[in-house]
Amino acid sequence: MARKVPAAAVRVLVLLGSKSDLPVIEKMRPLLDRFGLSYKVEIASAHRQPARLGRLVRQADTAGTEVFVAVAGMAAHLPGVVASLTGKPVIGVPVASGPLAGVDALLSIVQMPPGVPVATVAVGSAGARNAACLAARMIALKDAKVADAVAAYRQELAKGGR
Ligand code: RP5
Repeated sequence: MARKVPAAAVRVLVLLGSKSDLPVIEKMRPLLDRFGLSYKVEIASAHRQPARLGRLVRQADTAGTEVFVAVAGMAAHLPGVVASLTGKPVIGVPVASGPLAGVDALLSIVQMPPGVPVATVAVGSAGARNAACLAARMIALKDAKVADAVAAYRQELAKGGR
């Protein structure tokens, strides 16, 4: 009988609260590629699809995903819920999708209770880029190739790159 081979884990799982959040991660994707980090993007609302979200996080966690990035606007419970489902690092990216222009999401994501941290970055696209950089720095702690890629990127920034 043919044995089922488990799918290789992506190193970073990027979760979005809605497909309307997709433009925010456009500049994050090339950075993750540049750092040599395999990743997958999934849309899973903490409010509308809690069962699907739980499944995705548990499966990725078990398979060996190293960092979770959760991108959400408005009430923005997604990053916090992800942090409740995994012990791996979670980076939260607030999105300016409601009338409060992202301040709502920023305050929601950053105010996690003690013991359940979410590393919160800036609102929007700049924050998403930093989420990729932060994920790479975390993974670089035990991966020399990623550490080299992070160092090369920093050198480029020092020369005026963006
Ligand atoms: C949040 O509500 C999503 O992350 C999105 O930023 C915002 C609006 O969602 P949609 O109504 O566009 O699906 O849950």
